[in-house]
Amino acid sequence: MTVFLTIVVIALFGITLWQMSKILKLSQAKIDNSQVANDKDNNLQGKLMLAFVIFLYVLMIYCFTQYNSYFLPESASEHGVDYDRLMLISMVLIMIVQILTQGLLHFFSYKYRGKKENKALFFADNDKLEFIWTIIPVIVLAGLIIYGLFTWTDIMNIDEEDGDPLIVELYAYQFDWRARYSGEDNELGKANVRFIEGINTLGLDVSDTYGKDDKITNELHLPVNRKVIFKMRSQDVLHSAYMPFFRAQMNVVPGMITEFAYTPTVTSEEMRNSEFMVEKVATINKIRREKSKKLVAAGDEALEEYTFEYYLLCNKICGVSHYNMQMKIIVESEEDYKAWLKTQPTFGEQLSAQASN
Ligand SMILES: [Cu+2]
Repeated sequence: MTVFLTIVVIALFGITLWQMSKILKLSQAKIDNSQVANDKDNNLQGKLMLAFVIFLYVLMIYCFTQYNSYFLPESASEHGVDYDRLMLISMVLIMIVQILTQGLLHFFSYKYRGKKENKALFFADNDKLEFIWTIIPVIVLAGLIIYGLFTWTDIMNIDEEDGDPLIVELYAYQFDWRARYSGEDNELGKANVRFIEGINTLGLDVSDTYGKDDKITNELHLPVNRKVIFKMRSQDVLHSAYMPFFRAQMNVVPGMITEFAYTPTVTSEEMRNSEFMVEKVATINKIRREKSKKLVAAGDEALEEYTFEYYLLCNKICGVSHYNMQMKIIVESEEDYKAWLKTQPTFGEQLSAQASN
């Protein structure tokens, strides 16, 4: 790296000297046409312009075909379908406009490249043309923005009175997550960073009766097809709750509660058995098996087979172990969810267990 940087510095220094020598030359007034583009230069520049745009599109097509396996599958949440549609419409529009404008820009640079005998045409303006290329973007953009605003309002609509949403707290700290379920009363107990002490890592208010039946877990279980309202808190720094399969992301900010709601529609099991995931997991395991062989040969432990799980990830670089800040999400049937929740101790039980120790 140092060698590379040294070479770069030397090269840049050389270029600087060369440029300076050119300034010196310019200062000695002399009629010299060598700096003015001639037909040969124009020809080359014109062809390079065309070649550049062709290169860009070939690269684009290559990237689409080569990396489309990194795309996410269809959304596993209700609002995700609208989100994906908005994304697709925006991308298709951008694609059409950029191919038209960039393609024409580069093609015309080539077609009308400078020639000695050519004379520039004086063309003042054309009101009709200007009107057309102003009104079309205005209509398209206004439509897109209005559609986007409606989608946004739908996605961000967190109505606690609507139906029977499940309220879950997502608690972020360096470098892990906790989920807090509200218990029978469906009401989260009060919490404050000042109450953090011993096993009370979330800072629950011990005097608040709503908090007694809250359940704090290190896995996020969600019943399928039921709206979940997440209330997010952070203990220390800015984190971001990122659930890509559900098209959800929300900053988790110390000192305030941020909210997001969605309805999961595909259980972990269904996603695992989907055609998309089966194929993907097979590829991942093939790579892992090859890697394992090398590890075993080197005397290390083999890698475990990979099975798909949803994860809640942190999407804000929040410190050294940020990359490992994740919590498993299990989407399951309402009965499985209830059975699991029953096995989890309440905050009150945890407190009395600690007191009796
Ligand atoms: Cu984080």
